[in-house]
Amino acid sequence: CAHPSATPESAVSQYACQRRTTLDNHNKIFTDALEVLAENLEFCGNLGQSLAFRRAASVLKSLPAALRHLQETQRLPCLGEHSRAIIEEIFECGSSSRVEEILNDERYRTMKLFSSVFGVGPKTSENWFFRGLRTFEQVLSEPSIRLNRMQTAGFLFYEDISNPVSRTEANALKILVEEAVICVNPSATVSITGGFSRGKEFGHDVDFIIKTPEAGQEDVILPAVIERFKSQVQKRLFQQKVLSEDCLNILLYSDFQESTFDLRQLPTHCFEAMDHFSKCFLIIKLKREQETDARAGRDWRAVRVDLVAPPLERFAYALLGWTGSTLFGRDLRRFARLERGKLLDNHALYDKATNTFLPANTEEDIFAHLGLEYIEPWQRNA
Ligand code: TTP
Ligand code: MN
Ligand code: MN
Ligand code: MN
Repeated sequence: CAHPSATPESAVSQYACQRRTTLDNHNKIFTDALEVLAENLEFCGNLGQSLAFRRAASVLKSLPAALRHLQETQRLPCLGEHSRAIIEEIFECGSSSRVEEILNDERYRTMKLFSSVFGVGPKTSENWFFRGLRTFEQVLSEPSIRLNRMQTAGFLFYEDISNPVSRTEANALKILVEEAVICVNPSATVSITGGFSRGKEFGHDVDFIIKTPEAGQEDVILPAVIERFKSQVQKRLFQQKVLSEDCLNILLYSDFQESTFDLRQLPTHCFEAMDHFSKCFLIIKLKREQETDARAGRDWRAVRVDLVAPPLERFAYALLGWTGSTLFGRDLRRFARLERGKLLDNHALYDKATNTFLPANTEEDIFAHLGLEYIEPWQRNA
């Protein structure tokens, strides 16, 4: 991606935040291949090269039509010789031999399997792989492995949470979360963010952002919501006398992360770092709408839910970060820093020239501060 930033009107920008990327991907055959290469490099710890393939895939996702000839890639940014070689082979043979090789590779397959468990990242996956473990059965019967609380929940609800969440389920969850939030604080509001706010029909979880108008409320609302979920259960347990806890407890797992946010903190340079807002990672029991799972003998499924509660004055920055996509957010920050001399993260935008934080009430304000055309959430699927 060493292209000049001043691009002619019709040219594709090297920055995802200067492209409109809908879910209508006309180059899936190429982007799927490039993303397998990127994922494999991530598993190997080669993050730089991985990002190069992710950027190449992202540029192709933004195109209004399918590529027809390899030569068309010449005018596109971020497509290096490695990416072009893959595209060329797909044009000629219908698939890439390197990609096929990776998909059959034992290390890749094992890493992919292990890291699909909630709470298991690339480091743990690699560790298990190098200890000779290849299956969940082997991991779970290995006496020297001590799973943490998150991983234990990850294995316990693996079947359910590896099934994609539908938009219908996301909307049902919103009602559930909204009810608890409003009960705790009637002036608070809940919005869906993450993939569903970008128009996706399915997600690996559902992300919600909570807006609290009163200062300081952002620090107390999530613990209160979690308590509310728990007390709901106890109330019903009491009312219905004894029913198995399994039938009633709607909170299957909760991990609350207290805010470490400080208004004076400058935006961080490191993209991988998680933000400092008050947040929680949950597994919630959701009632099934229609057919019950006869074999499982239950009328619910487990779903992953993330909640974040930023302070009001930084809400727009938090929303922009959590709406994603990850690559879109990464390029917004890179654009801010390299093209505008400003530091951006999920918390703030800081102008290095004037040494000031730039206030924003809406996402539109942030794009305007950066001198960028506004890109709608459904156009941020970079
Ligand atoms: P994800 O839920 O991981 O991804 P997604 O919603 O885009 O896709 P999926 O359908 O698979 O769930 O994260 C949503 C966004 O939130 C993503 O752009 C990264 C961002 N995020 C933060 O900014 N800070 C955090 O601490 C976390 C956990 C996520
Ligand atoms: Mn189209
Ligand atoms: Mn999500
Ligand atoms: Mn999430």
